[in-house]
Amino acid sequence: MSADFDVVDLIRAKRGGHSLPAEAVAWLIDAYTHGRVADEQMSAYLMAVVWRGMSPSELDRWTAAMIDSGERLDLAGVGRPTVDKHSTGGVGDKVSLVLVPLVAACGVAVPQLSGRGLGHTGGTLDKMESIPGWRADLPVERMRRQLTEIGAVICAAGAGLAPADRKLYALRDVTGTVESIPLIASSIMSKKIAEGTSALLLDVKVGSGAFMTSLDDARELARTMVGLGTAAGVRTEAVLTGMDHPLGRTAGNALEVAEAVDTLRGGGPKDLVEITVALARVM
Ligand code: IUR
Repeated sequence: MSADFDVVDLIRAKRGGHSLPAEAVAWLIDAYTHGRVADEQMSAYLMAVVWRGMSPSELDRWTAAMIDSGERLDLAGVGRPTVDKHSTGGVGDKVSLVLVPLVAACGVAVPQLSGRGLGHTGGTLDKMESIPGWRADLPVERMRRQLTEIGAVICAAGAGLAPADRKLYALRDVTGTVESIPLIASSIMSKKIAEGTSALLLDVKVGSGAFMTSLDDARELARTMVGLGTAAGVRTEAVLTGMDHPLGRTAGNALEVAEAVDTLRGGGPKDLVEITVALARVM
């Protein structure tokens, strides 16, 4: 990092509603990732972002800095087009468990690098871990091999992928700073751009069980993420889906896995089948 900044100045600037210059944003993300900015300082900064937002150029830089905090995978060698899906999180949302094998069976490769629960929403990894012996942490080479051989992988985003987000995600979870369009958009898109997928479908949840409770906010989040993905060369589309009640019949890790398997076997509740098939078509 060339320039050095005083983090308290940056917190004050954001608190006052100012947009940070590119070098300051890059410095802040790098300093936090490497432990030179403390959790309590970043918490204050994030809370200021929740209230004050980020300018578009600030968000571009923030997302780029998160990507630059780690490695960017190259999936070109997989031999088929890659397309991933990401949901902004809901209750009973087990769509990935059905969607990933379904889309892979159609001939594209799905590199589903998933996350854990955030706030009140469940995470795909937590659900999969209810299967005894299932392993979330795959080395990159193993992940790539599985993607090449069977066209699908669900695993954790490795420690080398957007490590800044790993720290920020955990901090946001315990500081009431999840519900912010720029923070959600940069968190999701930094990981998805870094994972190397060539196309991405975003399932933006809207309703009382989602982080975005209004249609306007959900639309803005979707537009923001599509903009970040497109600018980074990832063919990105978004759909808005309702989250006013749990998806399917179950909420709870093992129950959701069982429901997903039932759905793959041709059963499954109507709402889950409908949304999964709709997303699969776009992918
Ligand atoms: N998923 C993420 O990866 N990041 C977020 O901020 C949310 C969901 I909300």
